[in-house]
Order: sequence, then C-alpha cells, then structure tokens
Amino acid sequence: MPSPAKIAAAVREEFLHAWNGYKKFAWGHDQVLPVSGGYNEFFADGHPIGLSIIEALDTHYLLGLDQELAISKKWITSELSLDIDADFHVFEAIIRVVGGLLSGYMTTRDSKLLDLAVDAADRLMPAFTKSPTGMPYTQCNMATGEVHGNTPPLAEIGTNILEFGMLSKLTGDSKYYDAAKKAYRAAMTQVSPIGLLPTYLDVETGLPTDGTDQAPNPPVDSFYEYLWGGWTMFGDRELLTWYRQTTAAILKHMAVRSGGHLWFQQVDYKTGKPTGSSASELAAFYAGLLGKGGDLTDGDAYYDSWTSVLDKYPVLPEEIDYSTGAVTSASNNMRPEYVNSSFDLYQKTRHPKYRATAYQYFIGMKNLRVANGYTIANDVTTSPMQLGDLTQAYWFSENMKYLYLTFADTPRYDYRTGYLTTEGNIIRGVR
Ligand code: DMJ
Repeated sequence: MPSPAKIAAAVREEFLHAWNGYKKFAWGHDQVLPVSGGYNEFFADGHPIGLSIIEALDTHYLLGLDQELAISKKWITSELSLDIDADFHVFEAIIRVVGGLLSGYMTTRDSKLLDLAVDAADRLMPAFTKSPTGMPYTQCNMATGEVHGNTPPLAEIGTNILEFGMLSKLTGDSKYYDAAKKAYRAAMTQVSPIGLLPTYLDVETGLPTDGTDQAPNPPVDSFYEYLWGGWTMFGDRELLTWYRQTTAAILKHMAVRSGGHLWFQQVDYKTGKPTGSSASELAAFYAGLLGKGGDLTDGDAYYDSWTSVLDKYPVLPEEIDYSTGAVTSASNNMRPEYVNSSFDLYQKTRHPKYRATAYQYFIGMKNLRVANGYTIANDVTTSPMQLGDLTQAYWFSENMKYLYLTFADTPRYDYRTGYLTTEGNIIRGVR
C-alpha cells in the first residue's frame, strides 16, 4: 500500500477528475451523465438547483480545493433560488440541500449560505407543521408549501435532527429542533413490547402500515444514525435512551450469524419472527454507527461481513441475500456506506485494517472510472463490468471525503470533535 499521504493525494486527484466532468457537461444542473456528456435533475425535471455543487462545497474545503470552493460558492449565492413550484422529496432535500448549504456555511462562514439553508428549511417546514402527528409528509411543494405522501419510512421521519438542530443553534430559533424531536417522539410511541419498530408509519393516524423491522437496512437506516448523532451533537439524553433501547432490541432479535459472518435478518416487529435475509449495501454504514455507539465488537464484525463481499466483487453490489451469498441486485450506485464505516472505525480505533480496506475500496472504485468522471454500474458481477451513465451527487459529498479524511490527516478537520451528517456534511470540527 502506498503511504497515507500518497493515497490522499490520489483521492484528491480522482475527485477533481470527476468534478471536471461535472463542470464540463452539467454545470448548474443537478447531476452529470459522464459517459454521454449530459445531465439530469434530481428533485424536479426542468428545475435545476446545482445539487452537485451544493453537495461538493465542504469537500472542496476539506480537500484544499479553494478555487473550486470559491466558484461554487459564487454560483450558489448568485444563481440558486429555491422558490420552485414543484414537489421536493422532503428527506432528500433536508439531508442534501439544507445539510449541504449548512456545511458550506460552516466551512466558509458566508452568511448567504446560512440564509439559503434557512430558506430551504422554512420551505420544507409545512411537511412537519401540517402533519397532525408531527411526522413529516414525504413531499412538499417548495413554492406553495402544499404537502402529500402520508406514509414515510422511519429514515424519512427521523433523519433531520442534525440539520434542523444545527439551524436552531445558529438562528436561535428552536422551531427546527422541536419539529425534528416531535417527529422522533411520534415514531417512538410505536415501539413494540420487544423493542422493535415497523418500517412505515402513517403521519395522520400515527399508526404503522406494515409489520416488518428491517434495521439497519433502508428505508429505516439513518433513523438510528440520527438518534446517536442528535445525542452526540446536542446532548439530548432522550435520544441516547432511544438509541440504546432500539439498538439492544435490534442486536437481540435481528443479529444472526451466517457463513461465519454477522448479518441482520428482517423480522416481524411485534414477535421477532424472521421474515427475510436480504442485506442492502446501504446498511454497511451500521458497522461505523455501532462502533461510534461504543460497540466495537459488533461494529467490527459487521464491517468484516461487508469486506467479505468486497473481496468477491471489486465494487459492492446493491443487495445480497446473506443466507445464500447470492447477489439479488447487481448494480452499484457509487454508494459511500462501506467507506463511511472505514472512516468511522478508523477514527475510533486507529487500526490499520480499516485503512487497508478503505484503500481496497478506492482501488476497486477505479472500475467505475470513465474519461469524464466516475459512473454507476449496471452489473458488478460481469467482467468487464457493465457501466451505467450517472455520477451520483452524493459521491461529491461522501465517498471521496471519507477516503480523504481517512488518509490525509488534514489540519482543516478536527479529528477529535468532528461530526458528519448522513450525507457526509460537516457540522462540527471545521478548522
Ligand atoms: C445518501 O444520500 C445518504 O448517505 C443517505 O443516508 C443514504 N443514501 C445515500 C447514499 O447511498
């Protein structure tokens, strides 16, 4: 393995390679199609918000790309308007837009970015305030505040307390934190006697619309991540209690050993009866979360489970059935969760294994490299790999930041106190 400094420099170079592809073909649009040279919009067709620019802001800062940060900030502060008469997906808009602008503010201290983050949050607030239970509707029109979509999954109910909590801190207005907490509280009333939760809740009745707990898989994943994050960032003990209770129940009723590895089965949330054995790549973040929460044994074991998949395929497939080892969804969406855990566990332990495997992930990612950037893959099981045509906007916020921070030892990040959101946005620890 090359030296950490050399790997960090290579990560920075590869980030720039993809960023240049975005600038060349898609500047001002949400996402680049690096193979065909086109672009698409993530939230609403015909309504670009420069999502990749927003997502990349704090990555530019941390990687020392100050010129790129300056042009990005200039575009956002002079071009971005969120007065858009279209439905935005509330969860995605909070973690990507509010979070991206917030971390842009944290790294530049330009108050216009904070104003825009507040504007985005205020436009999304009706999703919470119009709901009888406080759990957010899934869609909100950014211009009219009209809402719809009344059965969000847990991740969409709970993944907002970091962004909203920071906004309350920075503006002095508690309404954001209060809205996030109210949503969490409404969901937690549905915990079953054995400590588990269903996946979907109706925001109008407050009741479940299904009976399965699928933690730590999507679409419930970051519900648990933000219980821990909310406690760490804001010292809210109730969130810690909820994290401890739900985590203990997940480990008791859902953790299984299969093929010598730790996995999590899907179960009936009332009885604990097993209902499935699928493992989404998105759940790989849970290794790092368990570690951050103090359970390094299970965190490390779950990380090893995903490393065993990475040993088979140079980039991880979207989903497997852990009981048979079969790939059940062969695409790769440039997901960051595995390397998110490498970063978290390396911070906690400084064990060289996490750096070695993060490097393995980085090298495998070269399979997704094309002339103008990096792309998703349609099938990771074929050789050569069948590629698609999209650079996910979150890649500019997450994958390369986790890799860079794992190897760079940059003075711009406080490794002791730093905290990143589920979208990899820095909300504490900017130096
Ligand atoms: C990102 O938007 C976030 O990491 C989210 O928590 C899960 N999905 C994507 C990346 O896979």
